[in-house]
Amino acid sequence: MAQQPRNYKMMIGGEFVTAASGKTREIRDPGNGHVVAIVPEGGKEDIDAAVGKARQAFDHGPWKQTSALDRGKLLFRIADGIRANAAKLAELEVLSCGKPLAEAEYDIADAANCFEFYGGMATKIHGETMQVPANSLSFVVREPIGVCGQIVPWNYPLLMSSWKLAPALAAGNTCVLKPSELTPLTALELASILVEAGVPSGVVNIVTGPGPGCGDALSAHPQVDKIAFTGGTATGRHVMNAAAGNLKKVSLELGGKNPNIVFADADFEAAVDGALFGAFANQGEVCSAGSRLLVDRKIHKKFVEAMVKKIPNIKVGHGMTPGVKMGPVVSRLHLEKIEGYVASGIAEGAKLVCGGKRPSDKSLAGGNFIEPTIFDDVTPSMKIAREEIFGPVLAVIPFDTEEEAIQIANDTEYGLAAGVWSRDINRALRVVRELRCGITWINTYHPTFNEMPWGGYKQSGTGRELGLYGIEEYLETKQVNINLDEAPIAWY
Ligand code: TXE
Repeated sequence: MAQQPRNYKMMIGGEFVTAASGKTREIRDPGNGHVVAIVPEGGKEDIDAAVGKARQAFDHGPWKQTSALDRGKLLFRIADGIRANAAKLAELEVLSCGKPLAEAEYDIADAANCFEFYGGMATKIHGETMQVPANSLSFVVREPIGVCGQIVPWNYPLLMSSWKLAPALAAGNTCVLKPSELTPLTALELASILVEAGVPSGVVNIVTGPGPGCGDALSAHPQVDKIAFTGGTATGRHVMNAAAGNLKKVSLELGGKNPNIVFADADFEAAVDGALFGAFANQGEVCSAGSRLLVDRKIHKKFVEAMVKKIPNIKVGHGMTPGVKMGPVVSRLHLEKIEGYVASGIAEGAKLVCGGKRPSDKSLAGGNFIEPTIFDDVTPSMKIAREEIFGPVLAVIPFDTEEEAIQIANDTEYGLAAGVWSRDINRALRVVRELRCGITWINTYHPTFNEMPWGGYKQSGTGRELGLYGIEEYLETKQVNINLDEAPIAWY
């Protein structure tokens, strides 16, 4: 596993380049702290260069003349390229963001599927004709928006890049993608795949660098027409403010404090599995994590016991170690933030029933590991019930009635996702109807489909990714009106 750090370059205008400043950054394996790669530390100058290339490619390049059919075929080739490099991409995902290999493999397959889904959609983009008064013929055409700035986080590096690039390219835009400074490796590998697939130079530019100085230069850039961002809510607010300068179109996929609601009539074992998977998949570093578990008081104690009994099955370790079910969190800083939340849960009187500390296994001491953690008897006002922890910390809140469950579920500034477990389909649908969030699951948690829209209500963001809705975020709407009457209007 110990490899020589590889030097990467970023891609601007079809060229593989270093940062204008010459600065670089070490990318570390969160499982052991080893340096796995060195990448350019881009900044405003690099963003300016990349936006210039994307602008040129959009306004004057051959891309504009590329047919929808050819754009679709291009996306299929990108999907093939991802599949051909899947093993390498999955390993790099593990070595930079920490997740277990099986989860990374799933993400890479899904990224390829996403390009394929939008490859198919390129030829389905269409306008419409409306009946209008008077002697006119009117129709609507859909056009690409222009240059899209795309900023992605560290928890699903290639997948989030794919969710943004695939619809943007299907619609005919050009892009400047900025991956997270912590996990840029698969985006940089994707650059080579894009070139091989035949993406014209300047159509996609990939600039690596930090939020401040690089991401904010992209959000504020006057030549960028649209900004798409996935990350924390506070950062989303910065991005929206920065985008206001030239009133960019903005889509934001932000955080969540998602309720997973278990009624007493649920299939008990399925709900226990779903609660654990909802909370601990990807180390809990998921915007849609079911981090608040609302359990019917009638089964609450038994339910918590059943979850705790299964915790030893969640083997913690390096993501490349066979059998590991939970890897390290992305950085030491993030680990310390999570530990701060654990301390606050204890201080506020929640009952720590398992985890809450770094594993005792000495071989894991060099990584950012924390045990899967469950707090019971959490009250809705506690910090661990209100703030997004983005780590493997589950807050269990008992409830007595359906109304109370709905009230607690909606009592959050977020509105991303929610789960409902019940054998009573009427109840489940009744509850779903009351939930103020964009993604809901009944008797399951986490499945995410390229075909279905992803995004949140309230402070979980604005706009939708994926599905037919996702491409809307990358299209302008133009009306064309034709006068069928040849006589002058004779108004004056
Ligand atoms: O994310 P940031 P961070 C949440 C999670 C986490 C918190 C902070 O709660 O603990 O956010 O994580 C770029 N202008 N989520 O700090 O800062 C940054 O370089 C423009 C939820 O890692 O949101 C990276 O590419 N860009 C989330 C991206 O924004 C800026 C996933 C995300 O970083 C910027 C990740 C700026 N001023 C964290 N500052 C989800 N919804 O899935 C940073 N960036």
